[in-house]
Amino acid sequence: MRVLVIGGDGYCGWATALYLSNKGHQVGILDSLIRRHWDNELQSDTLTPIAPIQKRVQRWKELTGKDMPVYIGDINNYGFFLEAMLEFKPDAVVHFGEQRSAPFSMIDREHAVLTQTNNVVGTLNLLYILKEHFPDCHLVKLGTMGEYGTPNIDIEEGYIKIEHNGRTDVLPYPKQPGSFYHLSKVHDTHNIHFACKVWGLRATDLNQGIVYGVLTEETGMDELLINRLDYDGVFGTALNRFCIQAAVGHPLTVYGSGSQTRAMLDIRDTVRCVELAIETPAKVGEFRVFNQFTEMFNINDIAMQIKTAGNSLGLDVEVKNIDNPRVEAEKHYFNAKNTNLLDLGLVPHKLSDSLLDSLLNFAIKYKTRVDQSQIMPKVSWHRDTK
Ligand code: NAD
Ligand code: USQ
Repeated sequence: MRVLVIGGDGYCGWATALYLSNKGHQVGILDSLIRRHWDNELQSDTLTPIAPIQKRVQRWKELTGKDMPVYIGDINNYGFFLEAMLEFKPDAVVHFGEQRSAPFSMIDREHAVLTQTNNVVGTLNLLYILKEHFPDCHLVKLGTMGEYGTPNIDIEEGYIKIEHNGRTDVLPYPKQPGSFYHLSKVHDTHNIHFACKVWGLRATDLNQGIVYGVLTEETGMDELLINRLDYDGVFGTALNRFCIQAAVGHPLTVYGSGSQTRAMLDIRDTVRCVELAIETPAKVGEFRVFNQFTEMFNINDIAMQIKTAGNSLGLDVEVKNIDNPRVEAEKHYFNAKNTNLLDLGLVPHKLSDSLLDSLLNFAIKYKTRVDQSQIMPKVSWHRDTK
């Protein structure tokens, strides 16, 4: 299949592009490189030194003989986007190309507006291009488990059967997200669902949990193919951050009581889930939702697992509960379904098997690159009452 990976220079997108190419798909990458720009603005950097995109794809071609055309531009620029799509002619589009940090979206008004404009308008442009030029193309869109929030009932995959006043219907599952970023995903979901209904487009929304790990078979093939690993307070996610904190002797930054439970998956399962989604496309007019995660942990459990693994490597790991900069439920019920991808054949990696090879060993190898001033959180959800 011809698969265009939007956001293919990013963490999930780069690993996915190489994986699909290795599996024999004809892969193209579209990316504005804005994420590299945001890192510069925040004066932060990935722990692992990533090569420029042109060097990355050139090395991939040298190693495998596989071409990967690259389109550099913004999907908010409709003219550029349309031209790239008409040239590449995708059978499937995998859309990772959004601003994906909750703290970034909560910095101030500008960052909230930037996040929602970038994400919602970009996806809307894509829907119009699909409608006008590629109505049969399968859209695989990255959503997030955080769209659901933390309801006091089980989380279903996208839809819930409701009985009300003696009548029954299957309706979109209620959404209660926890940041302007997570809200942008909810807005996307509604737009894509509507476009499938009125224009007969076919789409799969992958409500992904928090991704951890840096290593996939392909990104491990050469230093120039290495993936990014964020550890700063804005783009770094809890588990990845904790491993790097353990490597440099910084106490693990558990926010609040640490009882928050989240759904997670290894980056090697991210790429496999996308493959499963594109190989069994949604039907015409179908808006299909898969919850894409493999395990659920609370933040304290993760910290303790990293402490144990770190100690086995001779690290002295301390865990510290700090004031929670976010407004979020800490003690809550959380039980989410994830059977759709397992039914398609996903065989999950376990965190306990990945911690050392895909994370702690990388953190230790590159620890001299860590800027300790980037570790503590600087963005707060709380209203400034001064
Ligand atoms: P990332 O920031 O590493 O990569 C996103 C890429 O998209 C970047 O290379 C960026 O330059 C590009 N991009 C952003 N806006 C663009 C635009 N308007 N036009 C073209 N390119 C644009 O993020 P990631 O961690 O790889 O996440 C990818 C997707 O997966 C996001 O949609 C995110 O919401 C979703 N997701 C990520 C995680 C996670 O833990 N990383 C979990 C769940 C869902
Ligand atoms: N947390 C800590 N300590 C830290 C960082 C975070 O305790 O140092 C806590 C947070 O308070 C939160 C939880 O860990 O309760 C998760 O935070 P996170 O930063 O790891 O993840 P999140 O903000 O939810 O966002 C990440 C990705 C986002 C994706 C989402 C999946 O950045 O793109 O959509 O995970 S999910 O959480 O399922 O919505």
